[in-house]
Amino acid sequence: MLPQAILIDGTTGHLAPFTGRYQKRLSELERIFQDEEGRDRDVRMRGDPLVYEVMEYREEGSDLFFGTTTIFPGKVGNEFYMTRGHFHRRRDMAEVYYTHHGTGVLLLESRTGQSELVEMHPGLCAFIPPDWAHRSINVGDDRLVFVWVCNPQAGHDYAEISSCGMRRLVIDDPSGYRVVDNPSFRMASP
Ligand code: M6P
Ligand code: ZN
Repeated sequence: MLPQAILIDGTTGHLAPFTGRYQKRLSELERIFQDEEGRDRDVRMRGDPLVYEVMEYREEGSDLFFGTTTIFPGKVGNEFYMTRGHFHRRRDMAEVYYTHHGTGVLLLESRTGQSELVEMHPGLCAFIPPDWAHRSINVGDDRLVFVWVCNPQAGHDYAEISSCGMRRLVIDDPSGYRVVDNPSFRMASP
């Protein structure tokens, strides 16, 4: 391996060079938002909007990789655009998020049911401990762009969040956002 310099555009999340990239549109985000009807309607009437984009830089054989996630501003019902949320398949592996642009909330949950919130503002760096589920939410009216660094072996485990949801929801509020209990949350079977 050789040293590399990768240019990150902090307002668009663009990486140059990059080794991987994907986008998530609203139609692909099933069972994330409470208002499934509202989501269907936005998919049909608003041209299946882009919710977030991930770009990454990976070197085969390295124990670190990094990239950006850009969450576009938007809402489904009273919930802001957000990522699916996941645990890492490797329960011993942490992650770091450094926010570059926009305003967001990082919602975290441990396996034992502790729930924490870390604000995302330019300059704030969030440490995501091993075995905490994490979901990022754009609560502003501009793009939320953050840089993440992780071990490529960490992997994504989406199953639990997808079937049980997270314990708390971040919803729109005249003051910006509000955190409420998720009425649809159910405990994972042991
Ligand atoms: C962050 C990182 C990525 C993750 C992305 C989207 O940038 O944690 O590993 O893939 O967010 O989140 P999710 O995979 O939960 O949709
Ligand atoms: Zn992660």
